[in-house]
Amino acid sequence: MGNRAGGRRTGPKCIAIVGPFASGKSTLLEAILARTGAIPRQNPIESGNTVSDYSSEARAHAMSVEATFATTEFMGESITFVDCPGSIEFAFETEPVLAACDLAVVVAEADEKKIPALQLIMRKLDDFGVPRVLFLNKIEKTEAGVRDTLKLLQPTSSTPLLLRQIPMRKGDVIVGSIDLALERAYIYREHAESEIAEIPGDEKAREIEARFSMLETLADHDDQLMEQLLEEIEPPRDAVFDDLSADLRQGAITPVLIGSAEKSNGVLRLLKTIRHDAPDVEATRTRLGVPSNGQTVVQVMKTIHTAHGGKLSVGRILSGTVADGAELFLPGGATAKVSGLYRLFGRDQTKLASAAAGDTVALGKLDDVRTGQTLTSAKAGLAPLVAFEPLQPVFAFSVRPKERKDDVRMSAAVQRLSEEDPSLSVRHQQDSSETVVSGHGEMHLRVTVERLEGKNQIPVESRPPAVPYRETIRKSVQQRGRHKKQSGGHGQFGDVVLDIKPLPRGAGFEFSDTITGGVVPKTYIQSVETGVRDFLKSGPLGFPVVDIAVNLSDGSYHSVDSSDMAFQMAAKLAMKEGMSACSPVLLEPIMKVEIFTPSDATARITGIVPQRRGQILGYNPRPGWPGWDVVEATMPQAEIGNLIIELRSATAGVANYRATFDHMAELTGRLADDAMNANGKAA
Ligand SMILES: Nc1nc2c(ncn2[C@@H]2O[C@H](COP(=O)(O)OP(=O)(O)OP(=O)(O)O)[C@@H](O)[C@H]2O)c(=O)[nH]1
Ligand SMILES: [Mg+2]
Repeated sequence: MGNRAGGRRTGPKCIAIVGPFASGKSTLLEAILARTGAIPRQNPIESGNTVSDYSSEARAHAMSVEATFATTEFMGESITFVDCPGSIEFAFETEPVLAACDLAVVVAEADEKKIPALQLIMRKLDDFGVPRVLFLNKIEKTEAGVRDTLKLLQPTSSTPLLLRQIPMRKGDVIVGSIDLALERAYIYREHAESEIAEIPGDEKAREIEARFSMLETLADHDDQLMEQLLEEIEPPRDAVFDDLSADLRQGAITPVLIGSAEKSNGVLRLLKTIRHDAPDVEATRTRLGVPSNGQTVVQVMKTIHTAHGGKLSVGRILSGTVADGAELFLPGGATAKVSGLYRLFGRDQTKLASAAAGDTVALGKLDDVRTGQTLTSAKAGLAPLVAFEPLQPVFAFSVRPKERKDDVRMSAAVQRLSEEDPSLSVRHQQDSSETVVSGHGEMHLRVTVERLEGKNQIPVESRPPAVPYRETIRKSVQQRGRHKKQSGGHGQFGDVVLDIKPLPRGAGFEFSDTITGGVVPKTYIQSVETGVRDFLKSGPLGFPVVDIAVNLSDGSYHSVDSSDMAFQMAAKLAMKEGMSACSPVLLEPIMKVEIFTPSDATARITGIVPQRRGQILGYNPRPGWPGWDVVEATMPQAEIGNLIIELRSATAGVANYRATFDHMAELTGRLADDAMNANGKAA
């Protein structure tokens, strides 16, 4: 025992603050910054005046929508805290931060409803191999016992939740905490350092019991400690601290601290734990497999386009140094010249001349650099250190500027936004000539639209994207089309007989001819096909026509008056008349959907599916996700547009889905009328 930890790590640290939505992460950052003297006082979230949540979007929705970076000093050492949004819709902000931070502070609370959300973030920490401590927040209003709460939370964690502190109560009120490693009591004082006290006599028995259980967990990784516990020998205090450090850094345990971010209780103890036990960039380098050849390596955590139009890439310097003006290289060798180097404090930037391994800084004007990329000083570039799993979009808006003159500006602004937020996908839908922006939830898209309007001053209209309906026919018909005009000089003549018949679903369009004896010359057969294809762009119901075969079986021509145009016209005439006799019918896209949900909400989800004209194909345990199910179903695309909103509200915000096109199906009745009416209005 002892010395496994190899002492305190003194380098600059980067600490991610993560956890379920509204657990108090931004409040904790504020408390930390006040406690370290970086801001004069802690402002409540509701004041709209905190270091985090500065954007108007976030304020309006009372939630964080992006990661906030703030570098502060604690007892002479630099720590950058990154307050990450809790909502799953903004998980894309958190992942690149987790990739390159040293430690995560998981802010949790005694709330059963938020357990699935906690489970999601814990899994992410496992994926990225990030060591963590858990800060059990809102302790002043927690009625449940801390140990009962941990029993509730333990299944979310792949490592033992090791209770490091227990609360001290006076009646129903929590008045302080007892640190089980230091064996000291701390009497809480609001927004001030706690008062150190002896452990009160009536708390001693609880303390001994809780301490023993902490030591037992530590003994799982320390044989000497195990022996001492068995022989009832009091282990040396330093050895216990060493174990706490080592086990935390190795990711073997998740120490649990308690407190109240709002009242700034327990914040100093958290900072001290970070100071003593957190790994620094050296461990993070090892975790990420950064080559140890002295080259500079920077992992990009976020991209910001500032109000003044400057682009900032926030990066963790994993090794080497970066000076303003330095040249860095992307994987593949493209150059990126640093123009401006800054320390970040929320929205504020302080200019730096240079920064070194461990620092988290903003690098100016790296045009081609994207969030999540790895930069290096080596000319050949470095293979990306982290592979981010692409996230499936689950919600989309179609956007267009209110004024036509903003068309070009909007395209550019959407482009910039998708650079800041790589999880947005933007596509131009030809059918409806819409710009469709897809992302990870309604709030995500609303924030995007607000940014377009706010930051970029472009008033836009947003609405659900059009569903790509199609139409087809149910009956066959033979139809003649004659186009004949005799208006002075050159006349126009084309005459065709078309056999129109339906094809099986998914067959598309087929054109053929059975012309014999040259009654329609070859070049005009081509014209007929062109005319037919042109007509099929918008059939009698107003949608592109599919699954149809057209055969040119007869016709006639005129040696002078016939022309390409005349035969196209004749074909269109035949189609126009023929099609309406073929019982046209609307087709809607049906998607195959996999819905991922905590098992206790599965019944609710299987109830939602049929209400959206969906058909359950089955549900099974989600592979590799204990406590989760995957529900498979088919559902019309029209019903999926806002499905995520209902799924999320049925699962305290954590459900997700993946949809892929499956087939087209006939749509009749009122829903078909609605679709046609909406299409008529849009056209
Ligand atoms: N009672 C109590 N309330 C708290 C505490 N910390 C935060 N809150 C409240 O919890 C709410 C959410 O706080 P935030 O700090 O915005 O939470 P967050 O985790 O940053 O939220 P998101 O970023 O949106 O996920 C606010 O109303 C806070 O005032 C606490 O220690 N005790
Ligand atoms: Mg927040």
